Amino acid sequence: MPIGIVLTEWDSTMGTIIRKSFPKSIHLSKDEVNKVLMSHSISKTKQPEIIDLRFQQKIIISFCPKDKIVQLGYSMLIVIFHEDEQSEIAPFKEKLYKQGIHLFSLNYSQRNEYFKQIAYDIFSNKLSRKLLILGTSGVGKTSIKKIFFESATSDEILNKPMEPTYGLVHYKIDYFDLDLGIADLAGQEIEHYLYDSFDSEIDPFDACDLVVYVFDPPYWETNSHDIINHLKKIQFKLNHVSSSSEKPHLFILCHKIDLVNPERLGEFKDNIVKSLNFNENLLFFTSIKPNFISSLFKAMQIILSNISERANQIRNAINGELTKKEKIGVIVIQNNKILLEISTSDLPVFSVNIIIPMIKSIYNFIKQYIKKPECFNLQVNKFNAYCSELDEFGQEHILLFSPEKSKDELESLSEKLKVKVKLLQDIN
Ligand SMILES: Nc1nc2c(ncn2[C@@H]2O[C@H](COP(=O)(O)OP(=O)(O)O)[C@@H](O)[C@H]2O)c(=O)[nH]1
Ligand SMILES: [Mg+2]
Repeated sequence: MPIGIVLTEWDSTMGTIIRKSFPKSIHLSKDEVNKVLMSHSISKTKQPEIIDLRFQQKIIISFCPKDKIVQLGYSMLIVIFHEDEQSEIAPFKEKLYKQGIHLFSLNYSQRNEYFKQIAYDIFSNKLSRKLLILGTSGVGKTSIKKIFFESATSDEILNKPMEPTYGLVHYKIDYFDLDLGIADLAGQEIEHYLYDSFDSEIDPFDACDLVVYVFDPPYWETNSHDIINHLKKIQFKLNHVSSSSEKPHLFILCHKIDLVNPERLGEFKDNIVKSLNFNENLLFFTSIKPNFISSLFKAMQIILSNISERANQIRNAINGELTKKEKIGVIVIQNNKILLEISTSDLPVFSVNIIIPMIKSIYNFIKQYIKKPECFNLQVNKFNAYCSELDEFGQEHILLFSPEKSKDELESLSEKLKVKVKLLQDIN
């Protein structure tokens, strides 16, 4: 991982100035900056370019948009590695080139924001991962995706008919340190991919990190044998996937649990657990109906914590600070979306349907500021709430709320959590 990232801009009287750097302690001397600048200026190309240089124990990679010298002068996006990390340089350059092109296509203030996003990607060690969600048509796969990853509300989903999904559909989603590809394998295609053998087609199970199999109560009532057979076949496939280095994790969602008569719910769950003979920690009962929706959020968060180190780190930090006796809820938000939600058990669960509109309005409120506030207090019904940036780059926000803790107490809890989940290590 790099030890620092620096954005330089061109000032017509002063020459190169360092506009922003992470961590603050990363030091590039004037001499070093000048050497990088010289290297860019002696190469004759008029195209954007990436160069790498070595100075005492450091490898410096620098992107310069040389096609924009007239407008921007010699502006540079510089990333610094320790010299031992030579093997990381080549793959890193490719990504940095794309980020550099985008960065310098933005205006002055947007550049500042996007630079922080690049820094977050780097220091959270963002990785590409793949999740395969599969299950017969109509069991709720697309609804789950829309609610959890796109912050749709239950009403939007339940009251609007959706086009059914056919075949294999791909989505891209950001979740903490994951650049997550989701493959949604629908309906009849399941049978084809599970039972037919094929050599030329792309196997959706290939290189998967997570597999989530979804079924619903009506399908269980009429076709439990199919479900059991699907699962056997999936397990067999996962034991034989070749191109993935680690065996993918398999989870099961019995979704639309609201359709089961509440009086029979216990018996229904027991029956499924017994019949599937599957690790209970990997089996979840979920629904998008408002009364049940936290079950879906909890399940998805546990599932994704298996592949997201950042989610795991934050979850552990929060759990380590919350004691059962206190009534506190914590929500971690990124780009308008709830990524993590943890509360002490006796706190009445906040309906996501209330929280999401609230968060959207907070974000709209923050947007009005040129320099965004790093934190603020809120009063929500009988709750105190405190919202603050969580990571050093302002990409994640943490919202703490409690009916009994004061704003100051919430603030100090938030500060403690920030220290625990710091992405930047101090450089000696
Ligand atoms: N009762 C109930 N209906 C749901 C739930 N989740 C989704 N649905 C409905 O189930 C239908 C099929 O959902 P969809 O997401 O398209 O299923 P997919 O084919 O597996 O992607 C839609 O009409 C949804 O409104 C749930 O938790 N409870
Ligand atoms: Mg669908």
